[in-house]
Amino acid sequence: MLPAETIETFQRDGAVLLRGAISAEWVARMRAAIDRDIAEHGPFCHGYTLENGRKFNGNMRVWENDPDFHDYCFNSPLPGLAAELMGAKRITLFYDQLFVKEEGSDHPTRWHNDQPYWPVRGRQVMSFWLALDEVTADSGRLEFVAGSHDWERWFQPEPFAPGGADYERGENYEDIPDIEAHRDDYRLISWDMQPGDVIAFHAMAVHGAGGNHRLDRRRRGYTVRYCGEDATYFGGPGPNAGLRNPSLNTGDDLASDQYPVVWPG
Ligand SMILES: O=C(O)CCC(=O)C(=O)O
Repeated sequence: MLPAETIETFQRDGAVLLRGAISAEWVARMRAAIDRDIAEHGPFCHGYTLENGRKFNGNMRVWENDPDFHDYCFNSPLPGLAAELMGAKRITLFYDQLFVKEEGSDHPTRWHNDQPYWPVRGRQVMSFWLALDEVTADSGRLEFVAGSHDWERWFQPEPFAPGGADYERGENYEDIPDIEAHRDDYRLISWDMQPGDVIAFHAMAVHGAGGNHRLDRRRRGYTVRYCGEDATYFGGPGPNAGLRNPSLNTGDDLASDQYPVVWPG
């Protein structure tokens, strides 16, 4: 049971830190799973090598191919926390994704909101970003624009790195403002994190991250995305092709083999 204040913060700011939400045992299992995935990644890999030769390892839908990611997505505390934070009666797993900025991988994560990248509509859509290392401002800490989940603004998806996936122009999508150049105009929130800490955030919350400037520490983040019962499938232009579900049509309930119901268990 989460404190009422945590749920209120999530609903007001669109992001909240859940300190120590994930046990050391899960952290050890996810670290090992990440190393397995990097050694032999599946079909949805979006990692790249920077100009300085350092690596950013990104991959998604990894639960589909690894029993430990699968177990975490289904059986960790996250599905129950998602139900509490969103006030949902049913939780589907949308997908999972790893974001590993290796030592010196100093490419920032561009400001964006997630839902325009996704073939999902509805308000009960959220993510949990798990820290698997100590995360600080100089190692690529996530930052959020507090309250931006309520702006009702759909920002055009763009690739995270040169040569990344192309995105069709979404209907009613707009270009994101230059938040970095006008940081003082926004209420930006962020937290130093320890392994096992989790940030819960809404899919419309605008966020970004710095690069990992540390040469002595990886920045391994693992995100799982969940939806409540109000979320429906969207088959129109804009979202990432790798997240589409060929068995669903616009307006369909998400529950399906690709987006399984994970709560109640
Ligand atoms: O870890 C990062 O740098 C980006 C994470 C992110 O954008 C997400 O989990 O939605």
